[in-house]
Amino acid sequence: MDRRSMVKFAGLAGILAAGAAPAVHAQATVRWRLASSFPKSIDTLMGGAEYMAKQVKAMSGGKFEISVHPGGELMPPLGVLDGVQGGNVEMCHTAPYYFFGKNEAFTLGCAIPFGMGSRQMTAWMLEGNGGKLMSEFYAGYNIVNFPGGNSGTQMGGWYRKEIKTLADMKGLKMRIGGFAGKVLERMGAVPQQIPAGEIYQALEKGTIDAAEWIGPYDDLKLGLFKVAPNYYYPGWWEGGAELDFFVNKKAYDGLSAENKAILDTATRAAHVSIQAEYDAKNPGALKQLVAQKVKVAAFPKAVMDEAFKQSMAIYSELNASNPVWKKIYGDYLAFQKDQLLWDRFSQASFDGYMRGVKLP
Ligand code: PYR
Repeated sequence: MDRRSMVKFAGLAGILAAGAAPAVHAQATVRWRLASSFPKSIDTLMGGAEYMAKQVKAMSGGKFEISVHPGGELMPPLGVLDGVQGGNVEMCHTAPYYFFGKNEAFTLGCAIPFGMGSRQMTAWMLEGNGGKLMSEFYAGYNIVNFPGGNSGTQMGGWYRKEIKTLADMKGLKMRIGGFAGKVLERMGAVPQQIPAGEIYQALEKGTIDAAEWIGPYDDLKLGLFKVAPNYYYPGWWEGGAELDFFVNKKAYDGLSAENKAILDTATRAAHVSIQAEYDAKNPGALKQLVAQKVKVAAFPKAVMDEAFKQSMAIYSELNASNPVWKKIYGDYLAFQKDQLLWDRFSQASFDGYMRGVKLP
């Protein structure tokens, strides 16, 4: 033993002899970067990621820090999956269905047309087989997934012209998130997946005729009503879109058990708070939009029926062509059917009654 080691050893022995406890947080500080798909102006989603990072820092006593970067700051908003997969950043916050071009199964961890609502989706992911099935799938992309919020049922978007018949969908150039674009294509529309921060400009310039984002609170901020005053509902392609935090597998494996638990807890907390924020803020924003003379209308039944028919046809084709889709969708569908059965006796029945009464 050289002199320096002996001094160190003697020092440690002295501390132990005096009964002093060794430091609890002996581990080094972990610093991660999170790339978001969303702009700073979308404070619901960006705020959710920032809340998650704040919780991680507080719970770790400052030993685990995640810096949150808005879409476009570190990489293109829709390039975040590649960023995490390749290890350029440790983490991202995104809507998995943006990546349906890589594999349609990405949509099942987020939203599919006529799919599950927010509570149903969370139940499938956290308590059903959804979490396990999607984790197995994401592992093929070097990714460990965590829930990152839900938008709840979305609105059907902003249209320059009214949608009165199915024929009005023909030739419509529309910004739409995820796989619903495939359904729109079959209805004669021309879908485009544009990041949130670029939607207003595309609609204003006339590059597109219609656009959907999420719902009143975010849509008001994006200013979409200023250029397309017809606001339709419901967003049949997003009954409850789940956002996710994706983590690079190697970075995750390098975390201590303590930091893994912290990340799990903080992401779940953000998952709850994002949905709560949308639910709390959307009604007031809808009232503000109506005050701006926005025309709010339901999609015609013929449009809904055709969208449903085309969606089911696509799912049946995917069952035949994509084995990963078939495996995960089989479980999703069985869960969705059970949820709809239970819903009939619980939430739907209660809501149906409440819609007909007048509160004091
Ligand atoms: C969208 O990109 O449309 C979402 O709902 C996140």
